[in-house]
Amino acid sequence: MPTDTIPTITAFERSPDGGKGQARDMRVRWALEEVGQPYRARPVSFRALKEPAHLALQPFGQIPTYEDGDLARFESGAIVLHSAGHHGGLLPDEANGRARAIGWMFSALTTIEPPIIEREQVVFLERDKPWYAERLPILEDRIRNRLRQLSARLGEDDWLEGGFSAGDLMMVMVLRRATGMGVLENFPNLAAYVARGEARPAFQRAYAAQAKFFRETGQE
Ligand SMILES: N[C@@H](CCC(=O)N[C@@H](CS)C(=O)NCC(=O)O)C(=O)O
Repeated sequence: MPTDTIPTITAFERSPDGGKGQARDMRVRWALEEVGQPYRARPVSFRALKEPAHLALQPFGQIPTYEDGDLARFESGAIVLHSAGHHGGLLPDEANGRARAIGWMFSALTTIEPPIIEREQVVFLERDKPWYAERLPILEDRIRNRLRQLSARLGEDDWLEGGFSAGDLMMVMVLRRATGMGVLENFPNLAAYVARGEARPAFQRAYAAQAKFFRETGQE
């Protein structure tokens, strides 16, 4: 059930990806939309991210955060898990199914996301280094290996464990981050899985809300 207070999340004031829905507040927005929890979003500038007021909420100076009454949370995975645990719709009621769905959230964040982020960052941070050209395909192979394993596991199923869960939400968000790296496209079932997630009305609402937010902060 939605709570009485309206939680506030933080988001970048300025979209670093030109509004492609990659910033991690998008995961939280999508989860809140799935469970029917209204929320507000507060913009934080890149400078304010590193100032004491924000560091008190997020010790690493990042978005997203989540505040609801006395509760202040950071880490997108923890926020999504909290919301999924307090509302119906994102985790099965049955204990084993619930544990498996939570397991997939961890897989998304700790097994699939790291090589994708490393490949993303090398382009920004190491493009001028002598090792760049050699390192790039190594990092892409690491992603490819993980996606091959995930693709084999998903097979022809729609979702990872029966019905859509917070595990799929997190996995789809992480896989979206690999769009344009020329890897995801080699796994048609994973590309279709991502498209299935993006087609969900709650995803669409979250995406539109993030885009509107950036338009309103005037920084898209
Ligand atoms: N593990 C954190 C990562 C948060 C994160 O990397 N946020 C990015 C935006 S998507 C950020 O705030 N970057 C700015 C920075 O690190 O200075 C989570 O999932 O919440």
